[in-house]
Amino acid sequence: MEALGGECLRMTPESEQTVTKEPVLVLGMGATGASCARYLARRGVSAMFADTRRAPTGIIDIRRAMPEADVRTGSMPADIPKAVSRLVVSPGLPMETPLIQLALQQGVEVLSDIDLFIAECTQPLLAVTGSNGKSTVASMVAAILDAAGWKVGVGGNLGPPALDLLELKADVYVLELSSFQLERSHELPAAAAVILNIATDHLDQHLTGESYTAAKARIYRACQTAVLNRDAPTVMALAPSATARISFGMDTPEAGQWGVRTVNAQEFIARGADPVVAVDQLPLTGRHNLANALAACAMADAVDAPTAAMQQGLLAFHGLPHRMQTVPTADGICWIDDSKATNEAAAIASIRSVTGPLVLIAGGDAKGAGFSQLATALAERECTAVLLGRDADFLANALSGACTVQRVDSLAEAVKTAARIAVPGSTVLLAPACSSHDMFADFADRGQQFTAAVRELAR
Ligand code: UMA
Ligand code: ADP
Repeated sequence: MEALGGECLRMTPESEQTVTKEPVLVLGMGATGASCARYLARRGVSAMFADTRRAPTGIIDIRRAMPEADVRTGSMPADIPKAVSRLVVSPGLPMETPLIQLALQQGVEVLSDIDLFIAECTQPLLAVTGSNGKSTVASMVAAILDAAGWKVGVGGNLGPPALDLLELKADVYVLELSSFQLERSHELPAAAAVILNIATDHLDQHLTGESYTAAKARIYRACQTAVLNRDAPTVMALAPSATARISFGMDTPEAGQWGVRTVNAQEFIARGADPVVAVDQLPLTGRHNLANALAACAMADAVDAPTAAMQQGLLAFHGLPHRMQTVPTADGICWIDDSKATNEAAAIASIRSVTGPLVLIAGGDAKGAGFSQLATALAERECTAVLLGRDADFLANALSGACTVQRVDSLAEAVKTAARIAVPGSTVLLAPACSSHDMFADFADRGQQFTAAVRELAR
């Protein structure tokens, strides 16, 4: 996969790329495809679109932006139309798709929407990737830069798609980039880039941990400042040694680096010897969110954001929906929606950030991952796991012996079962460790259904 997404891709120099009006073939008609349609229409470039889905989610937006465009659904064309000199490939479409392979063999340019964004973006870009915490950190960085008085465009994998952000004419852009977006992109000349962490994820599509890591590592290749996690030495090693660097970690920081410093028995986020924000004042709880706040400060520091903006931005940021959001109830049980915990490492981080008796609601599509570390984390505490979804049996097997396991068929049943098990003082945590696509539209749909079921119970 690295070879496909790497050196064998060809890209027209920037100057030529912005002027060419030759038709573009856009593969994938989801959010990315629709953003390409809007972007190309604004620039008077004609385009064709294809998607293997019969009713792709972006089709209405594409037709609205480009009513004349040739649109094909249900399958990919067998050949590349003659006039086409560029393919823009959406992140969800596998690189093994025969048409993409054909384009590579024929020397047709293969690009991502991020490449189109880069070709036009003249403002500083801060790029965030990692297995977990990307959306949170990208949003924290945006909150800090906003507090500094800059006009910020934030999106990418987090949404809105990168190309839509260009219309904002922002002073600075913050992009969350997935491994799929990075794998399909060329040089990324970001002012600062970070890989927050690397844990097992997306093995169903990347096939090996090595190709997943290689995709993530591309974020550092052309950045000005690499922001590095001292607590993840193997991830740190992915940055080219000649690149300027700022590090963050949970230990006491050296001069110019970010870390946690204890002053008069109180913990502070600190830059070298200087305390910046008291940890107990941060609105987001959990050590993983402290790591996220440190990463956000280091990224903002790389573009010289003032310390006051870091303080203001972090204190104003109360988190994103479906990430450790409490559902208020009067039953003495703490119900938490962490539907975005879509892999094992994310679920473990969330489990470790709550105390007391735990009922964990988990399961869904395991994406090819195992759960031995989750079993270890649950064995450390009083816990029942209520399991649902396609890989519930696989998960039940992995967790048996570590905690009590109950198998259910729906999320509504999971909530009812959890309510029977939980006692006042317990936490019921939806942290599925799996993706949602087997039973739900997406993680947000899963989180909303969880919240609705908890509220229904409370009526
Ligand atoms: N698909 C087909 N046939 C096609 C094209 C796509 O079956 O011809 C399928 C894909 O396998 C996938 C789905 O359709 O299951 C969507 O693929 P897409 O490339 O059209 O996706 P977009 O709608 O453009 O959304 C993408 C990101 N989704 C993916 O990478 C799967 C969105 O991130 C992102 O917000 C959006 O671009 C804008 O940048 C979502 C996501 O789940 C939140 N990302 C994954 C994650 O965070 O784990 C990577
Ligand atoms: P991403 O965009 O990478 O999926 P999010 O910021 O949306 O990350 O957080 C998703 C989930 O990952 C959270 O709900 C939490 O369970 C977990 N998480 C967040 N930050 C971290 C981190 N730094 N390390 C481990 N897990 C994390």
